[in-house]
Amino acid sequence: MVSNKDLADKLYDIADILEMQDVKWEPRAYRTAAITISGLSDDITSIYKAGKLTQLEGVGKSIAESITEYIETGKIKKYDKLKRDYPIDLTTFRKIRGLGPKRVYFLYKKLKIKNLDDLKSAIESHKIMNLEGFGEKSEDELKRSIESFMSIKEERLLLGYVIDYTENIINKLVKSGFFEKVKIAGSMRRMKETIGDIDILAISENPEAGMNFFSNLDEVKSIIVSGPTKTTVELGIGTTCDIRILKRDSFGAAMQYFTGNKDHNVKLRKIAISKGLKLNEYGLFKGKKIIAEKDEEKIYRELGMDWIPPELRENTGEIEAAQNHSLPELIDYKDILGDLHTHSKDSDGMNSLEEMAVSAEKTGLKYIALTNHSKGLYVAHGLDDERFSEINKRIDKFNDSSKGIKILKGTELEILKDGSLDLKQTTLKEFDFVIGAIHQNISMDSKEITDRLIRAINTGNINTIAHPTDRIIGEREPLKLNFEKVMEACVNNEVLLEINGYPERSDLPFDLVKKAKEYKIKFSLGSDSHRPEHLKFIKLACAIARRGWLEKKDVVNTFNYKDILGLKR
Ligand code: DGT
Ligand code: CA
Ligand code: CA
Repeated sequence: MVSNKDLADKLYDIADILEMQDVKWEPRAYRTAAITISGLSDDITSIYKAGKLTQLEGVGKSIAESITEYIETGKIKKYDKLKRDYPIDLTTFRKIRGLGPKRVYFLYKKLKIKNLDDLKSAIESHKIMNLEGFGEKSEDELKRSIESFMSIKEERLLLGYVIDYTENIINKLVKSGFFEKVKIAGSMRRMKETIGDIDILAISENPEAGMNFFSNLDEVKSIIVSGPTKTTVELGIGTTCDIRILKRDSFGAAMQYFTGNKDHNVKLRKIAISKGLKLNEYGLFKGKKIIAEKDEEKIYRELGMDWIPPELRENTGEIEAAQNHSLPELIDYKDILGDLHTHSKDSDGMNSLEEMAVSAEKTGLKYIALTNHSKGLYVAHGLDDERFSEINKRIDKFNDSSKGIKILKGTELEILKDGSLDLKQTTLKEFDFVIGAIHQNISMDSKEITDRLIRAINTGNINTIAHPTDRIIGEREPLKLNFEKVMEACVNNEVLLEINGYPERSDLPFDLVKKAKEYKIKFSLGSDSHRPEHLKFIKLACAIARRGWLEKKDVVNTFNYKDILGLKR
């Protein structure tokens, strides 16, 4: 079976090489197709079998032919031919900041640099700085980009791109009739932002047939270990999946054990021992006598504590809180009434604002904040004061005629280099919800960047801070903020912090959410949708809120539309 990831990498490579050859248009088409395929929740083979390739965003007739060729023969001739002439490790180079296809090609032409090792030794022997258009400074920058790439290289997959794909697999297993029960465990049950592999637990009367069905799913690329109680496979999406078939009676104990995390389990086992009990994947025992096995809740109860929601199982105080009966009453996914960070094609989204609102309504939301970029962010086609006023009028019109969902007039507003804001005061007054954001000039030292953000918070013109640490998982480290100072400024000005659910961002991270809650900060959740398919990321923002111990009252998305309009700014 082919994998979505391998296919997407190949399409990205084609795009890069065509760009090196100065081909017009085509690079963009291949890149769009690659982006679509790397974000798919379905396996590409299933889409091909359903005859739906050309319905994918960016996949026209000719790219569909390449995909078909790949699925049917394992090869793409066009790719192989291009790769013969450009034998460069583009997949790696794409992840290094400041190294676009044109530069990669230049380095290949001049110095025969094909891969990261070549590049590293060229930097070490100072061959780069003497190249035309490079110089000492760019050699140094490249060196730092490589160091940063090496330090944050991430082999784990982002939860947001795997969760639907896994649900699909679970549904197929359930429908097959070979299984009585199929459940997700491991880091995915804990809703961790990145996952190392997928863990599935099941009950089956007919394990051989069940495992055989599982091993033959379209999603499976190869079988690593095959057995009637445990099978491990490699999935097309680029990770492995363990499935374990368990005894009906000990399912609860197994769920507890295989949900983890490891530190949480180790601590529970110690508590069991201190009570003269023994806890393992088969149950909680007193000598040979079984105390609890079937029911996960009973295991926690018999250990003298409340049941702990999986999202909290990180051994960061949840066990003590469960013992004191002081666990938070976590915000629930269904408490979320609105999405407070979305874009339309007026800046860098793909759909009209009306389409975004109608799509959000279909997911059950009562309102969205439309928060397009402001003019300072050229790359995202940021809007100026006049354009915002036009769009705000359009929103008023939409709201007048909409019986259901409402749109909040908003912006994701550039916080400029000096901490001032990117739009006029009169325009800012038009908005219902303003997200302050730092996107540019981010390589400041800690004091500079902290002061800059605090100055923006102190203007009294913003409701929340977009993706506060600005990290991109696997690509960019967080800003060097003095987070305590930022939190103090937020509390003093009643400014919220955003939890951005877009998978690469997942920002604020859950540990900082927990910390900020102790400062009595409130939060806004946003999907950062640029198209309707992204709206589901609001659930991931909620997962981070739960992992950060938040309750309903801590999150303004649980307010109704009128109360959001009344937020202080
Ligand atoms: P991942 O896959 O890296 O995202 O993280 P997990 O937590 O899913 O880890 P994984 O897949 O290695 O194992 C699943 C769960 O099984 C883990 O959370 C706890 C449990 N587990 C695995 N190995 C051990 C172990 O050596 N000791 C204990 N107590 N539990 C383990
Ligand atoms: Ca796992
Ligand atoms: Ca595992």
